[in-house]
Amino acid sequence: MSSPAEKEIVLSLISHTNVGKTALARTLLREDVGEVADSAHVTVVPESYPLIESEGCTAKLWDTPGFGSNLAKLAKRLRSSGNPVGWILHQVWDRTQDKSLWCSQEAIRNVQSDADVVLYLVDASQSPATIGYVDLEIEIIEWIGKPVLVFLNQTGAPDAERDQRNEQEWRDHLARHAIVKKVSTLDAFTRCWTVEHQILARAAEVMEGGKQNTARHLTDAWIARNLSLFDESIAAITGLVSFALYDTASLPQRGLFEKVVMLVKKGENSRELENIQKGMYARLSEKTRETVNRLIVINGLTGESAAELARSSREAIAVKREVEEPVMAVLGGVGSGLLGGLCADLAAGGMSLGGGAIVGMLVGGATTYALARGYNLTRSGNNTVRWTEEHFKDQVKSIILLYLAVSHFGRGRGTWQDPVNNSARWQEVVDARVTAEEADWKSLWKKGDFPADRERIKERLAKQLGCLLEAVFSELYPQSASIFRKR
Ligand SMILES: Nc1nc2c(ncn2[C@@H]2O[C@H](COP(=O)(O)OP(=O)(O)OP(=O)(O)O)[C@@H](O)[C@H]2O)c(=O)[nH]1
Ligand SMILES: [Mg+2]
Repeated sequence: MSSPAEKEIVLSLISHTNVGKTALARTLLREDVGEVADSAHVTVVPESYPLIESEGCTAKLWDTPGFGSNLAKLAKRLRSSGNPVGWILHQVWDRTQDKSLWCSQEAIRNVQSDADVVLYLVDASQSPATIGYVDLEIEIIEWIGKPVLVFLNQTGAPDAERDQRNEQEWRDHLARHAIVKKVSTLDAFTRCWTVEHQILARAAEVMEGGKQNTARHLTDAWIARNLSLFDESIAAITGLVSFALYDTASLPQRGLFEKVVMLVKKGENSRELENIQKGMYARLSEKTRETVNRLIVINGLTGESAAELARSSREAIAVKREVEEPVMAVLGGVGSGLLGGLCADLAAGGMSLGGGAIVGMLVGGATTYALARGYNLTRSGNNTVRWTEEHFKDQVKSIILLYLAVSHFGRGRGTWQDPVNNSARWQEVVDARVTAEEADWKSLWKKGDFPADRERIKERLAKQLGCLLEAVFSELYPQSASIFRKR
């Protein structure tokens, strides 16, 4: 049995000023706490927030003022003092006139009085050898004696290999400080939810007794909460994929499809079929936007997908311009295409900002040029068309990539922005996975001809999408793969 004091664990975000403590607090809390800005000493008063609560156990997260630059000027004095921490805490500094020292003092006070574990953030965009302040700051925490978990922030776009290199560099640099127990990456802007629980899991490793049990229990609670949001996200994605599977359009007259196929084979165009395809793209685009907006809400973000684009596109709908070379290079350069909306426009010889363009933008410069050359429709029933198998699979990949973008977008980064580029690594992993599941997706696509089965197929789709995403996340973050066993 843990005592009441042991049922609470306290984690303090500590760093040099402007490294990103408040941004990371926002990402973890899914709430716009405090103030985030690109200047020194934005946060001046420590504040604590409930990080997670479960069955009487609580984890508190402190956001603190950052250490200031002129702390270094005191280094010599501190190191020669018999009681450096006591010396700092007894100084009387003015909050306005000595802001930097005042903030340093507040951070030190917080570590001494409140923290069980210090989450010390570093700016990973700089090499540890070039940052002078880190050693002194860690030394001060070492004098207090609280365990330190180091997290790399400001890493840039997700890139596992680069993160490993950075972590090793920091680990080597910090090896001289016994108080530093672990070095990991947790970027406020680009972390994935699948790795967040590690702050609690690592805290458990450096705590003892009842507090350790509390930290373990809260790690499981954190994972359970994120997995339930994962399930909700899958339900939203399933809605879109099922829509794409069953969406059909009627041909204007019997027999036209055959005529059109012949025309297309001869390399000619059919305005009727083009219009039908455009209508289907418009519906798909709208449904995609709705789905991404739902994913944004489920994942604790703010903002809307392509809302601005949709508005401006209405005004600019008539504008056509030549597609610039680099755009074509990007679009044509990737083998397997994604949603074809943008490319339907490209194929027409210009880039209009219609509904299709929105989808094209949503998937982040993705790659449908190959598809755009042909029709992505196939016959369904007597006088209707629906999306082809290839195009259906591309729709699946597209929404998976969008979901990955949402999963990595930290709330501390601000309101949602549609991705401009997909990570090549994500695309590669998703492509490989869908290819490995080729037979399952083929079989699901065939069910699109039997709308009576819809509900049962939706369940199958949800299962298939869940497995696909588990496999994708497990490949991107092998250290977190075990969380899916709890699902
Ligand atoms: N690229 C990038 N920028 C970040 C990240 N985290 C924070 N920033 C930016 O860094 C600046 C400082 O972020 P804050 O969260 O205010 O930093 P802080 O550590 O709380 O700063 P103080 O409260 O002044 O000590 C802001 O411009 C943030 O947008 C990150 O993970 N990546
Ligand atoms: Mg701050």
